Amino acid sequence: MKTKTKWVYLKEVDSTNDYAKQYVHDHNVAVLAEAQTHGKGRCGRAFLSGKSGMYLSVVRMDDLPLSACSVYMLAAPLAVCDVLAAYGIKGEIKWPNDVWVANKKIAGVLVETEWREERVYRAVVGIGLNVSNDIGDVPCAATSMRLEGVSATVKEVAERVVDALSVYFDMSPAALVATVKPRLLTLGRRVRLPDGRVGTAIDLADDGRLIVKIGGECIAVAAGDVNLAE
Ligand code: BT5
Repeated sequence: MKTKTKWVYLKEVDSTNDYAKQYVHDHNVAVLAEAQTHGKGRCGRAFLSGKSGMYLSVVRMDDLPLSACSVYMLAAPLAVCDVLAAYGIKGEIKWPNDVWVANKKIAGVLVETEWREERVYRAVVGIGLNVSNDIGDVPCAATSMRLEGVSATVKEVAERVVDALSVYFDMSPAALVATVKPRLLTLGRRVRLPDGRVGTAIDLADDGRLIVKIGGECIAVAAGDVNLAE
């Protein structure tokens, strides 16, 4: 569904995803905040969101079947990688949707969907990208565009991300998977699953699930935390 993006600019908000879920009921609306007081990661974790980072939530009302909603999860880190590449930074995707630069996290994605009768009627695609924000308090190895030597305004970065997203949102899950694979640093690596088992990530299924080989068995991991084991 091609429509022009509408923008909502906020100085500070608790979470752009929560704002979007509460106030945005239109297709293709981008909510951009200069800072978040309660930026959300996945599984109840926090995403530190100091001033001058990119905190963006794009609302989509594509009415996709549930089986196609991996599009949202796959499109977001790809769009971030494209934009980083345009600034000369090589980003890689850590499954399911972190973006890392040289083993440091630069961006994270939180997709929240609402559905009925097997169709997603609203998806909020939330992306946090460290642009020039201070990441001193981030509790993991992290980096920012500024630390990678790039000076850019948040607005310009966000506009580029939204442009890239609009191309990927129109692709099929299978085409997106093929585009993601070469950028997926998880493939070929030893990974630890949430239940503690360790195996090798060997492939990405068309629905975005990670295929992990453990002993003679291949299992498809749908979501949750898969950590690199070594
Ligand atoms: C994520 O979760 O990385 C998803 C982050 C999504 C943030 C966006 S911002 C716009 C929208 N509105 C929201 O409220 N959220 C979305 P997860 O994979 O669970 O990673 C969380 C972990 O990343 C934390 O436990 C930290 O270890 C690390 N972390 C926190 N802040 C970070 C930062 N600014 N940069 C890099 N890593 C960070």
